[in-house]
Amino acid sequence: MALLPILTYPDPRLHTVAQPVQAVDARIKQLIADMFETMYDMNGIGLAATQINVHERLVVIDVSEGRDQPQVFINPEIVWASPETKINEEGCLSVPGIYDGVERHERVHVRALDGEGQSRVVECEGLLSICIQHEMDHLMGKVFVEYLSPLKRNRIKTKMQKLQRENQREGARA
Ligand code: K1U
Ligand code: ZN
Repeated sequence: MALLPILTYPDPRLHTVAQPVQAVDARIKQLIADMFETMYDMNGIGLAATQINVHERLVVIDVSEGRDQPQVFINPEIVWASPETKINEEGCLSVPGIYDGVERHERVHVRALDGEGQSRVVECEGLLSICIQHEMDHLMGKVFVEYLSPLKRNRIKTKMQKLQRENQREGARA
């Protein structure tokens, strides 16, 4: 197993549109294991392959309190979305330290393959519904800050670029 580096906003690779997974083979199963290890290590509740610079339609999620209910979504498609929407506070491992409100469908039904390549429809509500919509945006090259005003987005971009320059300088000194 391996911890994978996560792309951080405004890295342009976060805007790549992911391609369907062709086969749930040993390579994909290893990627799933590494993505879960990375997500748990970062205390995240979800991770899209886009965030680790792999541009295939693969998402891992665990919204359980015990961190013991991993869920895999391969080639996910929303087949039904509730007309009701809600604004929820979101965060993102690719935009560390930033939280803001995003409007999402309250409930969605998602068809996807599981980690063994079996197709099923998952009825998502609550945090799972918010998280799968956030992760599926990643697969389309969209980061949650793109729902915010241009003013907020530019402030976040500047803050992230400053942090990245500071981290690079610290890395060079070490
Ligand atoms: O995609 C990601 O970067 C993971 C992201 C998922 C997510 C969190 C919250 C709302 C929507 C999507 C995270 O895991 S951020 C860190 C986190 O654990 C968290 C943040 C806010 C609320 C709940 C959890
Ligand atoms: Zn995210």
